[in-house]
Amino acid sequence: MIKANTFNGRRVAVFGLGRTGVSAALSLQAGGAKVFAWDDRDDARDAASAEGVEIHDLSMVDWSTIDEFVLSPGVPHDRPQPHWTAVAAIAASVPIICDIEIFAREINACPASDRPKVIAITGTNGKSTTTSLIGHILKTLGKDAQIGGNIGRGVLDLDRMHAGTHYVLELSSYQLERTHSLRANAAILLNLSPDHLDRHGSMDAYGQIKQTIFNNQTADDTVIIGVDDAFGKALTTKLKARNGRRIVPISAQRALGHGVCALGGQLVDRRARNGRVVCDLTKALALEGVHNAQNAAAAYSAVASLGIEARFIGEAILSFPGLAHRMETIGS
Ligand code: UMA
Repeated sequence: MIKANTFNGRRVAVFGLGRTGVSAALSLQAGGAKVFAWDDRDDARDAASAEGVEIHDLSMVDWSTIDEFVLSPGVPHDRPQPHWTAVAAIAASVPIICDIEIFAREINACPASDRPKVIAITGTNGKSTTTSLIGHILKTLGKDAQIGGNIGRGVLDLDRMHAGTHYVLELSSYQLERTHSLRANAAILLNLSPDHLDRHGSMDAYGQIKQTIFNNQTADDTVIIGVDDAFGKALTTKLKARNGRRIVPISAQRALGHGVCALGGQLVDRRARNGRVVCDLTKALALEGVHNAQNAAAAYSAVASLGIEARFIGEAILSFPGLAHRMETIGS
């Protein structure tokens, strides 16, 4: 567990006692916060209480005494209907955050020499495969990789921070909209197509939230963007004009003058003048299809940004076993 030491002495409301809420509440309590946790469902409250979470009815709480509110990502604070807890928090001007923001503040409090690496992944499709693939590559190369976030394990449930840890985090738009301080050493935006519009209202708003994954990055960090859709293409142009971060465009549809592309089964890094073949993706049995070629290009770019040699990454990509419930061979 990652203890939320930066919340020591703070009064924090937590709503939604699923994977996010329980791990956040336990982390906050371990870090010395006073927690007020609640869920609309009796069984969720009972299960959380059995794990040691401090249960308080948030309809009875004086919200003016609450410092911050951790609202589970699946619970809306605005569209389509704000949850009753969000209405109370907003009326009392209590900031609404999520577990990723707590994680971000903990990592930001680490001295620079002890700071673990963060690789953050978002996009409409391919997030989980890319996240797992990055985790697989790092583990194959003997690195300490902790995989969590939207992929299913609450980020505060991951092992505690130390230098040398690589946190590989799948981030949904629901999580990103309540995260403000995260700095990712490498951040990936794979693609954008209509999704969750009931919650975000418009494609424009959805895209605005997705691109916040690049907020707080410095010149030492890496931006990785899928440029096979108009959104990614335009964002790449905008970010290139704006600052000096390393920007790596990725494509599975066209050869890029500068970037990483996966075409005709070959994963090619074209950032150096002559380019180099990283691996033959036709040998990666769990990564069939154009969509997986894009995932492989993104995963390669993120791991390469850590200074790891291309040929080692290429070998590790080929041994990726794939993700359950995605594209699996069930017989032949
Ligand atoms: N609840 C209420 N009242 C409500 C709504 C919910 O009390 O009106 C309570 C439920 O009783 C439940 C809790 O809230 O106890 C559920 O909260 P949640 O929906 O945020 O679910 P978690 O278990 O915390 O899981 C969340 C993510 N879920 C969503 O974003 C919907 C998980 O992503 C993620 O794996 C997990 O945190 C750990 O980080 C799932 C998902 O479907 C896979 N994500 C969406 C997607 O990928 O499209 C974004």
